[in-house]
Formats: sequence, structure tokens, C-alpha cells
Amino acid sequence: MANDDIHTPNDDRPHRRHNPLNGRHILVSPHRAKRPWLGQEDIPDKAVQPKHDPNCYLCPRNDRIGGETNPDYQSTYVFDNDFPAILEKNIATDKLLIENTDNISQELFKSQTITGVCKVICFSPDHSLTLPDLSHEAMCDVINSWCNESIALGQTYKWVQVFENKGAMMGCSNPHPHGQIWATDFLPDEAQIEDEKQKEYFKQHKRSMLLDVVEHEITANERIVFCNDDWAALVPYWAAWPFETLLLPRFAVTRLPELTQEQRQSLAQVMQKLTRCYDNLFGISFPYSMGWHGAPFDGSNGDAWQLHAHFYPPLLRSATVRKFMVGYEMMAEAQRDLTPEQAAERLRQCL
Ligand code: H2U
Ligand code: ZN
Repeated sequence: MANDDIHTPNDDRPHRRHNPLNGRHILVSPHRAKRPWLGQEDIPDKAVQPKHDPNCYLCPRNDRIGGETNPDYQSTYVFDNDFPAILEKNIATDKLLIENTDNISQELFKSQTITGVCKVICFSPDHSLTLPDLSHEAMCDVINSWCNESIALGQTYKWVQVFENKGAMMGCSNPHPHGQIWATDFLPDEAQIEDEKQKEYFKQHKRSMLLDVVEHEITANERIVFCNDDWAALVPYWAAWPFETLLLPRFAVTRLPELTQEQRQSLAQVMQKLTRCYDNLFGISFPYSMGWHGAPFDGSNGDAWQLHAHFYPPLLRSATVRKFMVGYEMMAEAQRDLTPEQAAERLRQCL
């Protein structure tokens, strides 16, 4: 950074903030927040869903496109994606992709053979619900499924990515409450960079970066949306998306399956409170992509790591006006007008 000032919440000078988890920067332009909007407005997704939709491939007892029939499941239900992006058994692709074997070609056109599995997790048999509507027990079932799948897939794969893509605006193909789990024998880029950054920090400070972040954020109390004894939901200092949040444990934990039953129960409360808060913000079922990051299953104790969840919602100023990551964002770096402090304040008003 050109100048290492810390910008205070009421400061409306343009500035850049640094994301220590991935090393990227975010340009903050608070003085622009009041500019008029004449761009695209999306149609809000307000359709009321039936409890069972005969045409839904995720509802109990219905046929999937892949030919299987879903069982009459009563809580969460996990199945292998019928259209997996990654294959469990794969053949080496290096010869297939690159015929040229001179040194320059090998350096410039690299590929690697990868294996993995893709699973779909139905959060509930009830087609009409979303995470904030689930009972506490059903939310605990979802969390237990995330933990159990992570531990099982972590036996074979280095990285287990648990995520939910919610809402048509995020490209989600079906309103039935569901998420996905992709496990791979390689560390994807986001995981790799967080791994490096947390290890660097741990080496220097002998503490995990995100444990320091949560403690400092609770003391500063400028970007906290809410906390309970175990968890804090906050808008990170370096948030790129307008209402992006980070869900952080207030205790040291490296991977999802290590959470105790009590910590899972308190997580269930926090997940529901945060997703309800999002729904209240613009009075709609709030679209987002969320996912969990924890230490890789690479045989290490993962002591540099702190488990956390990212929520990346696309909406900016109403149910119909979204933030586009285009132009300067694509060519240079992410930019925002609404400050993370203002976003946290808006979210707190929706609790
Ligand atoms: P979305 O979260 O993007 O809506 O994805 C739903 C997934 O469900 C998607 O990855 C899978 C798609 O491949 N699917 C099946 O596995 N079986 C089906 O019968 C339809 C969709
Ligand atoms: Zn359904």
C-alpha cells in the first residue's frame, strides 16, 4: 500500500484496503455511495413454492435426470451429482491436451490430471423452505451432514469444498433447499492462497490470523453484525461484495468435523440468524454463494488454519439492484462504494 493509514468508519476519502487472507486489495470509494442508479434492475424472486413439487429433481420420491429415484427422505439427503464436474477415476490428460513437447510449450501450456467427487446435499425434504426457515433440529442435521461428509471425503481427498449457491441470481438451477460438496485431490486456488497466507501469519505471530481478526473485530465493534459465545458474524474490513460477511469461530478450530455438538448447536443458531438477517435486508429470500474453508486434509495438523465461512451475496441497494464485478473489477481490482462499516450497520438493523 502507498500509505498504511487505517481508515476509520466516518472517513469518506477513497482508499484501498488489504485482504490478509488472500493478499488482494479492495478500492473503497465512500464518497460515491449516493450516486444515482440508471442500470439493470433484476426481477425479485418472490414465487411461493409448494412443499412438494412433482417436477423438482430434488424432492423426495421424484426421479432425477440421471435416472435414479430419490428416496422418501425425511431430513437431509446427500447423493452423488449426476453431472459431476470432476471424475472419481480419471486418465492422465497431459498427452491428450498437449501434443507439443518442447520446453516452451511445456512451460506455457501446463495441465494436470485431477480426480474428485461432486455431491448434492438436500437440506430438507420440504421444497418450500430455505435455511432460515428450517427448525433448529433440521439446521443441526445440515451442519452434521457437512461435518460427516467432510470427514469421509477428507480420507481420500485433500480439499473438501462445502458450499451453497442460493437464488436464480447466483445461477442456482432449483429453489429446493440444497447445497453442494466438491472434493478434490488438489488444493483449488482460493484454498491454496488462504493456506499460504495463514501459514505465513502463523509463522510470524504463532497465532492463527482469523483468531486475531475475530478478537480485534469484537473489540473494535465496527463491523460486527452479531456474536454469540462461540461465533461472530461480521463484514470483513476488506469485504469486496457490498454485504459480504465472514462467519468466524471465537475458539481455535481448524476443520468442520472438529466442532463439538455444542459448537454445532450454536452454529445452527448463528447460521439461521445471519440468513434471516439477509432476508430482512431487502424483504426477499436473499441470494448468495456461501461456503466453508478449513485446513486441507493433507495429513497436517492445520495449526495455522482457522475454520470460517464466507457469504458472498450479490445485492447492492435493493432486491433488484445488484453489484456487478465488471469493468475496473475485471481489469484492475474490486471496488465498493458502501463501506464495510455502513454495511454492518445496515445488517444490524435487520436482526
Ligand atoms: P445448483 O446448486 O447450481 O442449482 O446445482 C444443482 C446440482 O444438481 C447441479 O450441480 C445436479 C446438477 O448437476 N443435478 C443432479 O445431480 N441430478 C439431477 O437430476 C439434476 C441436477
Ligand atoms: Zn423440490
